[in-house]
Formats: sequence, C-alpha cells, structure tokens
Amino acid sequence: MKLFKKRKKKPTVSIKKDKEKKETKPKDFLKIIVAGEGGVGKTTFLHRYVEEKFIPDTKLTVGVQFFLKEIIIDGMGYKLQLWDLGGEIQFRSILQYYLNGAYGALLMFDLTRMTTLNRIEEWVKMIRDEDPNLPILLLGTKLDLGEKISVDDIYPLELRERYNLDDYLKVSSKTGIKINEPFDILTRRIFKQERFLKTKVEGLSLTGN
Ligand SMILES: Nc1nc2c(ncn2[C@@H]2O[C@H](COP(=O)(O)OP(=O)(O)OP(=O)(O)O)[C@@H](O)[C@H]2O)c(=O)[nH]1
Ligand SMILES: [Mg+2]
Repeated sequence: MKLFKKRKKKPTVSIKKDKEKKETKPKDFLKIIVAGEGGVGKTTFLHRYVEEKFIPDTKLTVGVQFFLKEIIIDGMGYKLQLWDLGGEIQFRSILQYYLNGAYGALLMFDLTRMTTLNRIEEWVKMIRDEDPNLPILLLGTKLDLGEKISVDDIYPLELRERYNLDDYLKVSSKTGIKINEPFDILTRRIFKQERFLKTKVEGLSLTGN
C-alpha cells in the first residue's frame, strides 16, 4: 500500500510544474533576420548565442536555417526566431521571400575581408525594399583575428550613418565578445518603434516576472 501511494504522488507534482512553466513563457515569436556575405560567420555566431559554444567546422548554409532563443530584457520575456540566411550568391534570388514579417535584422561582415563590407549596401537595399523602417544592426565579425583585421572603423561607421542603421558592434564568436548585446539592443529598438507599439505589441512579448 505504501508503494502505491508514492507512485501516485510523483506524476501529480511533475504535471503541476510543467503547467507553471508554460504559464510564465512568452507566447509568440519575434522574427529576426541574420544576413551578410557567405563565410562572414552568421551560423557560427548563432550557435554561439543559442548554444553558448564555438563550433569551428560549420558548413555553408543552404537557403535558410533557423534558431530559437528565449530571452528576458527589462523583466519581459521574448522568444526570438532567428532566420540565418545563406550568404552564398547562388541563394540570393530566393532570400527576398524570407524577409516578410521580420521585426529586425542583424547584418554581418567579416572584419578581415573588406569585400564583405562592400556588399553590405546591397543587403541593406534588399532588406529596406521589403520594409523601409526595419531596424538593422551592423556587426563586424571575427574580432579575435587581431592582425588580420583589415577594415577600419570609419567605413562601417560611415555606412551606419548613410543608411541610418541602428548600431555598429564588433563581435567574436570564438572568444564570445559581444554575443548577447546585439540581440538585446535590437529587441529594445524593435519595441521602441511607434508603429510597433501601435500595431504589433499584442501577443509578442509577454511575460513578466
Ligand atoms: N576566428 C574566427 N573564425 C570564425 C568566427 N566566426 C566564424 N568563423 C569561421 O568562419 C567560417 C565561416 O563561418 P560560418 O558561420 O559558416 O559563416 P556563414 O556566414 O554562416 O556562411 P554562409 O552559411 O555561407 O552564409 C568558419 O570557418 C568559422 O569557423 C570568429 O568569431 N572567429
Ligand atoms: Mg551559414
């Protein structure tokens, strides 16, 4: 008799825990685009952000790949749905279709390859064609590569100014420098938008604690 009572109790407790968990989670996803030329480190960066580890042997992204992450900013919970767009030229024609419904974008170039910064303009235009007001953060990647870095800050800062980008940060997935900040900045920026407050706020961010 004693054994039977014990067995009955256990599942009751775990079901209650699950229920409590569900009730404190955010309800919907915030779609964020991660774009930039092939090999700049987008997939590596997202692995670092979501799984908190550096994966040195990523394969090139075919089309699009998804990552999910739940974060809490200023006491509010958000579910980020991160769309990692393959940067190789052969995927360029299909990417436009993935932009619809995005709330923000991270645009990345490789600090050791000036050519990847030169192509940023093309990416900005593609994104702004879909949504002229989309918040965009510019990220220079592979900051750990020290002497190989060939892009001077003045160029990305000039682009930031010219296209009214929301910020410019230098990151490294290898060392873990500034991995969380871009997402925090972008999420705050998204929720500051007047149009967002008016039309999209319901159902997107939703927990408190
Ligand atoms: N040293 C260093 N290497 C990095 C870093 N981030 C990425 N890499 C390397 O850069 C290469 C390309 O990284 P990916 O993340 O696959 O690049 P991607 O932008 O996703 O490329 P596509 O999928 O083709 O668009 C890989 O060999 C990574 O190991 C970094 O912060 N530091
Ligand atoms: Mg990739």
